[in-house]
Amino acid sequence: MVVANRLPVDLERKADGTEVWKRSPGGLVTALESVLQASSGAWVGWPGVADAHPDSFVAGGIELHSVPLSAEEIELYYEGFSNGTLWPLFHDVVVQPEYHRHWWAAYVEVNRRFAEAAAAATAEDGIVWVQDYQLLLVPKMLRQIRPDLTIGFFQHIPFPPVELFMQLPWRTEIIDGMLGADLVGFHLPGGVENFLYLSSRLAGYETSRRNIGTPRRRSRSGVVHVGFREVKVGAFPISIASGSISERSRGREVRQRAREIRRELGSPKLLMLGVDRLDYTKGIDVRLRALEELISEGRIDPGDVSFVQIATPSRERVEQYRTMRVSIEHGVSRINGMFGTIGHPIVTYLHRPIPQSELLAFYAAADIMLVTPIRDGMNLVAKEYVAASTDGKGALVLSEFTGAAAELRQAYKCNPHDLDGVKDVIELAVDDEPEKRRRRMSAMRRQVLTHDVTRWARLFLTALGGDELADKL
Ligand code: ADQ
Repeated sequence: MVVANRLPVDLERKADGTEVWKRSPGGLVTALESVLQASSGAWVGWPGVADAHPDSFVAGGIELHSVPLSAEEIELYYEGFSNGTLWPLFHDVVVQPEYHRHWWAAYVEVNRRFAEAAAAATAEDGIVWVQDYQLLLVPKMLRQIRPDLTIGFFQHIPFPPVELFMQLPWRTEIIDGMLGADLVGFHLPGGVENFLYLSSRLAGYETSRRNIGTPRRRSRSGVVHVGFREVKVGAFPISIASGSISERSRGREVRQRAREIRRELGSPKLLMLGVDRLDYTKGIDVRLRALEELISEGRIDPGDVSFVQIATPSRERVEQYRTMRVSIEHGVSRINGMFGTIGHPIVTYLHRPIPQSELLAFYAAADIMLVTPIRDGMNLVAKEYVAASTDGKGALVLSEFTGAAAELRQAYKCNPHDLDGVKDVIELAVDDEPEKRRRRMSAMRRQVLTHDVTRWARLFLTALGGDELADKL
């Protein structure tokens, strides 16, 4: 049983009152879909619109159970505490987190509803896998109702350093909530360290280093002693369905569409690409500024370059997201106004989700992929680009502050806070000898193809003690 804020499909109400289900955006769905289909799993989550409470149903081989949220709860629990408090706090305070008691009260209430829904839908002695920062209290609440269950928790976003986490007025409740799980997983060893330290310093539990089955280094894992229970803590860097992405990108359809895209863009010498949820953590503004300066300084010829930025709309009712959207759209038009010519804008900006086959064609077409987040738990886009670069010619410019940077060591790494450094790295990626680019890409392809999302799920579920389930993957 997966418990996540969103179901893997969104209910959409049309103007004529009819309702349709659509696949929901974001990394979590991309990551878990293949795992659940392979293990005939079920999913508890919010269907994506206010007050909807459809009956449970099966879609794509997964049993779906809805948790209803009112418009007010969406505002306080989701847009408020999850995305106005936790999201910025856990991403290095990129924008100022807000602490409101009524947001917290709604967060507690909604977490309880998720825990009750999971308790009602899960079979005896079942395995429940709770996902991410919107549901940090669910493990403890669920354990109180259903002590028979095995509970795992995985955090998809960074787990912040102690100095930042301590700002949170409800810091002890959050740590206690997570410690209701049997296994708490993060992408990186840094998250494990932060969590172990806080469990001991804040919640007063004894902790010890122990290998809990994560590969290689012991620093990746440990144990928190909570009364008679032991809570395992480990690093499990998430990945993608790399084999199938690579195979589809090699296929005739994607390759043909990739050629078409380049033609439609006026056959530029240099095609750069950005693909993100429109979020202030993703550093879209950083790459726009770098491109603008590289062109003004004559280091990139505006006649040679085309930059496509695809940005999925996200959290559009949250104030900071609206402000950021305006500033990015302003940056796009400034570059086009200054350097574009008739029929050749420099930046092509698509503010919408696009089908995966089209996304793969963009990856396959791009010479340079720009992934420049200020902070990102992992960043699946970087891995997707590597998996889709089957001709080995592409170059990945990657922020050091993504989880992906720990594995994709041969990327052209940059510090997004250092604009001159970002510009130099982009220039290096553009001008590097083709053979060097190819060598870097093939090393990264080896990493991504041998560490896919199924391996991630298997490692997590094995560490959780669910060998039987892990064997099915
Ligand atoms: P996200 O912040 O959503 O995920 P990311 O990991 O990059 O970020 O995943 C985005 C996913 O959405 C990718 O699979 C991408 O292909 C897809 N996508 C993006 N733009 C799209 C578009 N316009 N059309 C269609 N699809 C689009 C959170 C964390 C990350 C972590 C993941 C998984 O913030 O750090 O990597 O969860 O744990």
